Amino acid sequence: MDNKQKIAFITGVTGQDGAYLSEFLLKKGYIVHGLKRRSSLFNTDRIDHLYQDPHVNNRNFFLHYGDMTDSTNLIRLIKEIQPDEIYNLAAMSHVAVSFETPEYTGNADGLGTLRILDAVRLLGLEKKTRIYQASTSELYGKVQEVPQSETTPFYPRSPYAVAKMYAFWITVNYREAYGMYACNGILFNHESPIRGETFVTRKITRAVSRIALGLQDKFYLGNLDAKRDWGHAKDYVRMMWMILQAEEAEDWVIATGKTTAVRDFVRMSFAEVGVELDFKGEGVDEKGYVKACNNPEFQLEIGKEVLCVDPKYFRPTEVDLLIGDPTKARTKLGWECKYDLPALIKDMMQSDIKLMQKDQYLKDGGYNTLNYFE
Ligand code: NAP
Ligand code: F7E
Repeated sequence: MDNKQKIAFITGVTGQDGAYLSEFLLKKGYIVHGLKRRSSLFNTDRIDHLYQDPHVNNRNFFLHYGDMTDSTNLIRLIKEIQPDEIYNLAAMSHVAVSFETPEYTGNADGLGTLRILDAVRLLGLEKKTRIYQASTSELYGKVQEVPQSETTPFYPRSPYAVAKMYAFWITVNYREAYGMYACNGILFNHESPIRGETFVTRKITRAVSRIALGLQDKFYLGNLDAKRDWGHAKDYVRMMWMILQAEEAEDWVIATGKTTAVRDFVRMSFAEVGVELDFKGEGVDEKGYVKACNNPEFQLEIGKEVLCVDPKYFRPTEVDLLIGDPTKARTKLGWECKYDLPALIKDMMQSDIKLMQKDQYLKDGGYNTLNYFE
């Protein structure tokens, strides 16, 4: 093994950010170790293109079984790997699901972070290993200030956000108590073609693609008024790395500085396939209809109902408005977004149309020969 190569340990390697970050670090010449929990299926779709057979020489990408709820596993792995950098991305990351599984969320997302920090301390790696903690704009919850910056007070509104609040402060505490290089990246929502299918953006781009291709009639969403500051995950994983290269360990807000309502994300996604929408009604009675279809490839009837509201997607407590102020990251680290929202939506829609064309092909009697990663 080349001693000059940096070693990174990524928890949550099978997730959206874990996959992009692995790709990014491998391109930079890192040796990457990823933590993957056992599941009854492979669940490695997002990282299959990086996989290396364990029997080949000079590998630089390794997967290890483990879980954020198991200290014995985390301590052993960190001891074996001796990482220069740990990116703690593993989490039960779905806000609505955290209301269903609050105790598990607290354990994995809150205490899981403590387990990583304390493993580094116990192993005497405080001066060697730098730690990135995946903090979140959900900490701002019922926002106390607009836009939100590193100094805005937190007001979490879900078991997920409360667990992440513990993780935020235990990271700060270990930095101050033990002089560890441990940072929080307070990242606002970031999305991509490999975003989990139950987050609102991907749910929208998948549904719009299927409707355009005639595979589905309509879809259902919850709160259309919620506003989010959406960026592209590729821009955000680059920033995770930049945060750990900074001279001082600090906490950073990463955001685009623009906010958009869920309803407008729907409108923009349909516009991407040449379909104009009309919204009528209010609250649970609001619906989206096709106003015009300007793309001869997709024949959608004018007046067709394509979107309804289903209150089952409402949350017991909602985060209404998020908009971040990334001035510190821009000025001190020189970070810039390459993707704006229209570019993000284009990327997601192009990918989902391609993916759904595979379903259409199968429906029409074709064989499953098209590759997801084409
Ligand atoms: P994601 O796609 O949901 O991925 C989460 C990863 O964590 C998956 O690899 C998952 O494994 C793993 N995981 C969950 N529970 C685990 C456990 N108990 N032990 C080990 N691994 C576990 O999330 P993401 O969007 O990439 O986000 C990455 C991190 O950033 C998360 O901590 C999230 O909370 C945080 N964050 C995300 C955003 C965003 O907008 N994406 C914004 C701010 C912060 P499986 O594949 O087995 O489920
Ligand atoms: O919801 C509304 C929903 O689930 C966004 C995670 O990555 O970002 C993510 O959390 C908004 C909310 O993301 C549906 O009520 C309406 O207001 O896509 P989401 P999130 O809750 O913002 C933060 C930064 C994280 O840290 C999290 O890990 O959209 N919404 N209708 C809906 N949301 C969903 N999921 N499904 C709907 O049908």
